[in-house]
Amino acid sequence: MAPTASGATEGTMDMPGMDMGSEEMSGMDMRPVDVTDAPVADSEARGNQPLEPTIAEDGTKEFELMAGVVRWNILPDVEIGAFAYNDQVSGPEIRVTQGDAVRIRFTNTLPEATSIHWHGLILPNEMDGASDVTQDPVEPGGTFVYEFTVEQAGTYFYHTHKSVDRQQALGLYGALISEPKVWATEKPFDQEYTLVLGEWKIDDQGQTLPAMNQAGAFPNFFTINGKSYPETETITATVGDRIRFRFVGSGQFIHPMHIHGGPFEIVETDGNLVPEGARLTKDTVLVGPGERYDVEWTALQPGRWLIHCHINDHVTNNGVEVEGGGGLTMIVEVTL
Ligand SMILES: [Cu+2]
Repeated sequence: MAPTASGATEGTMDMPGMDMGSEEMSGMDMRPVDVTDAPVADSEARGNQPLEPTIAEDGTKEFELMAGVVRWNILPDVEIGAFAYNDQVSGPEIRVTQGDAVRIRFTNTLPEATSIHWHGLILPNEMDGASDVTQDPVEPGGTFVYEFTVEQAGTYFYHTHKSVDRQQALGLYGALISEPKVWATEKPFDQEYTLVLGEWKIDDQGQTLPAMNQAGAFPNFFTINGKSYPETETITATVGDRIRFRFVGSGQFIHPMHIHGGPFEIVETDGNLVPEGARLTKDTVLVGPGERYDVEWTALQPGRWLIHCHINDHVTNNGVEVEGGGGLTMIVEVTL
């Protein structure tokens, strides 16, 4: 049995004002995703694609986010029914520069109410997106405008903050990267790659259910940016390249992420820069729910180097190993 993060969703069942349907009253809302009217995403589509803003006259970066149901291939022969932002699993990557004013126009086309939380950001309380605590949830067909200034630099993410045990497990999350102003001239690495980690429970009928600790509904598929290995991206590099990997713990399970071929330095934790003298050098970092770790790894030798979770059932597809891995596995191809 896979280790789990305990208590991560504790307390959500008692939230004041939460409207509880009969299934929720009985414990957990484990209904499979109804994909009857859902659009089908291109089977080759990847998650975490850049979300282009429009720039308002006052310089505010405006983004459009829509939550809805989508049919999405995590493998050529495995389709999930996901709750997704902009029909993408994981949601599109929002990238800003530290100090940017942003406006996110949100529309909910899901069959249930939801809201968006901006995880880790310092912002006005009414923009925090916590349903039934800082705002009324956005009903199906409803809209909400989130407006704030991104004061911090680093790796953050956004996710649902309504019925999280169900909605986040079904895919409502995406990366938010804030670049320091000084990077406009030079970045401290040669390339970067964001890994948004996902977990899925697919039953024998091919239906997608929320993977839940408490229900004992452990996930049987795992994704990086919406794809399971061998469909995860292979990135290429040259010996000597310094690559920043941004791990985003967007699901509800822990993932000790390991890189072959040499150690890495942990340069940021949860968006916060680690001072140079305090950086840990490791080859495995435990990424828990809600956590982000930015690590920098130098390609020392040519070849095909693996990045993978070290919980071994997380590197299978429903228990099956394919082409030397599965689920949370990807390859860095290094040439001289
Ligand atoms: Cu894992």
